[in-house]
Amino acid sequence: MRVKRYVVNALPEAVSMIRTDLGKDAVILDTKEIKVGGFMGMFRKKRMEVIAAIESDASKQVELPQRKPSPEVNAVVEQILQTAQRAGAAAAVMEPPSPPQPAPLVSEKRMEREQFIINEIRDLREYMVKLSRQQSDLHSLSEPLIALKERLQEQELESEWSDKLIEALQESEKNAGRVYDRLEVWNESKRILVEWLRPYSNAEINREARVVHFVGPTGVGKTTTIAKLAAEQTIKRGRNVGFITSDTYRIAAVDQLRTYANILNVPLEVVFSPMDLPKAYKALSERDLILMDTAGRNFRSELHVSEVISLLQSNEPNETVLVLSLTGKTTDMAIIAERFSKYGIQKVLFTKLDETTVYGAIMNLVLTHGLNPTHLASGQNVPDDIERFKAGKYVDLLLGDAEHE
Ligand SMILES: Nc1nc2c(ncn2[C@@H]2O[C@H](COP(=O)(O)OP(=O)(O)OP(=O)(O)O)[C@@H](O)[C@H]2O)c(=O)[nH]1
Ligand SMILES: [Mg+2]
Repeated sequence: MRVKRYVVNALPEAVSMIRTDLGKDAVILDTKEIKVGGFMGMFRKKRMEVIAAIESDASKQVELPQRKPSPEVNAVVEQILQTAQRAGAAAAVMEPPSPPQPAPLVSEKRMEREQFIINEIRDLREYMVKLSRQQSDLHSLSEPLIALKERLQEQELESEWSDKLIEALQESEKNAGRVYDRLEVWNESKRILVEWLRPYSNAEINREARVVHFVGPTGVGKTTTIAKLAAEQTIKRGRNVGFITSDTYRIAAVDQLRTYANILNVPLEVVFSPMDLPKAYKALSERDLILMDTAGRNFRSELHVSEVISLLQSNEPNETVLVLSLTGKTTDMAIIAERFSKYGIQKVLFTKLDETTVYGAIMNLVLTHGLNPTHLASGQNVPDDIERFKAGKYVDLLLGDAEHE
C-alpha cells in the first residue's frame, strides 16, 4: 500500500493531486484541519491535511483477493471525484481569493461544507467497498450457488449460516474435483443441513416428564397445541392426561381449555398463583401426564418471563416447551428464545407452518440458540394438524425444489 500526505487549502485541491499522483483507485484515509506557519504561535494559517492511499498490486493479492473494483465501482469513484470537485469549485467561487485573515464566519461555513463533502466521500467509499465485495463474491460463485444463496436469503436464513453452507459446498466441490449442477447443489445442501441439525433433531417431549409446561407469546397456539397433544397422548398412547391452566389473565382463556377438556374427557385445574399449584397437583395425582397451559404475554419483557417461570414449579419430573409461531419475526423470536434459554429451556415447538412459506427462523433458532424442536403444528384442526419435527422434511421445505428456485 502506498500512503501519501497532502497539506492543502481545501479538500478539492487534494482530490485532484491524489488523482494525478496515485490514480483514480486511490482512497482518502483521513482528513483533519491543521495550522501551519505563523510567528511565535500567532498568525498561523488553517490548512487541511489529507492522507490518501493506493493498494499496491502485491498487497492486493495477499489481503483482498477479490476486491479489485469492477467497472461499475470505478464509475462510482469517478462520480465521487467529480462531485467533490464541483462542490469544491463552488466553495472556491464563494471565497474571497486567499484573504490574509479569513473572516471567521466564512471559514466556519467553508469548514462545514468541507466536512459535509468528507462525510459524503466516506459514506460512498464504504458503500463502494461493500459493493465491490458483494460483486466479487457473486462473480466467484457458480450459477447454482448464487441461486441457492438467493433462496436462503428469501427464507430469512441468517447470512452466517448460508455463508457457512456455501463454504461447505465449495469445499465439497473441491473434493469432488468439479462444479456441481443445481440438483447436486440442492442434494448436497440437504445432506449438510440435515447433518447440522442432527444434534438437535429427534427431540421429543421427555417421556419421563410427568408435568409439561407450555409457554410462549400471545396467540401462538399454546392452548390449541395442548389440546392436540392431549388427544394424541390419550387416543394413541392410552395415557391418562390432566390439564392445569394458569391463564386467568385473559377472559375466556379458561373456557377455551375447558371446552377441550370436556371433549377429551380430561380433568382441568385452574391456578391463580404458585400457591395454588400443590392443590392442583394433588387433585391430578392419579394422572400419568399433566399438561400445563400458561398465559401468552409479551415475553420480550424480562419481567413477564420471570413471572411465568415462577409458576413452573413441580417436584415431579417436568419439562417446559417454548411455543413459537412461524408467522412471527425471526428477530423477535430470537430475543424471546434468548430470554427463556437463560432459564434452561431447551425445547421449542413451532406452530402455523401452514401460514407461511418462509422457514429460515427454525434453522436460525436451532443453530444459534441450541433449541431442540419437538413438533411442527400446521393448522387449526385438533388433533390432526401437528407432527414430530423431522430434519429431512424440514430441510426440504427450506431449500424448496432445485428446479423451481
Ligand atoms: N393456521 C394455524 N392456526 C393455528 C395453529 N395453532 C393455533 N392456531 C390458531 O391460532 C389462534 C390462537 O390459538 P391459541 O391456542 O388460542 O393460542 P394461545 O397461544 O393459547 O393464545 P393466548 O393464550 O392468548 O396467548 C387460534 O385461532 C388457533 O386456532 C396452527 O398451527 N396453524
Ligand atoms: Mg391460550
